[in-house]
Amino acid sequence: MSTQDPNCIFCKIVEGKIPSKKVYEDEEMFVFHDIHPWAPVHFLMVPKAHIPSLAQVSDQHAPLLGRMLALAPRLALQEGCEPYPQGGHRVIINTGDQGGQEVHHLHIHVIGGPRPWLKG
Ligand code: DGP
Repeated sequence: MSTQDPNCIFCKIVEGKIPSKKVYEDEEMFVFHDIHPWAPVHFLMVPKAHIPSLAQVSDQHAPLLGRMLALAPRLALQEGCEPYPQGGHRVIINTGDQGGQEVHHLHIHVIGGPRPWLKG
């Protein structure tokens, strides 16, 4: 019962209408490499259903968001991040224009690798 927005880039990626480098997929989420990586590891985790941003999330989405966050460190390791605590990764959800969100389909950035600016 996933609701899709025909004009949304990430819905098109979820549906396979735009190619992407897939990291993981299940019934409710799709994970793929960012096209403009900020660091050696950079992938995006999206719900398959079109949720515009974190601002539209409600309690009904909490189990899925929890599952996505719990999966992020495992996929980060799989994609080449070093283990916690010396390694690790950064998790970012840009929300709205002032939050730096450019694609209005909720997505979790997972970013890692040896980059000094990650300390700042
Ligand atoms: P944000 O600013 O948080 O909305 O980040 C959107 C990210 O999406 C940005 O880092 C680049 C990425 N992106 C945009 N279009 C595409 C695309 O067509 N394919 C892939 N793989 N990533 C995309």
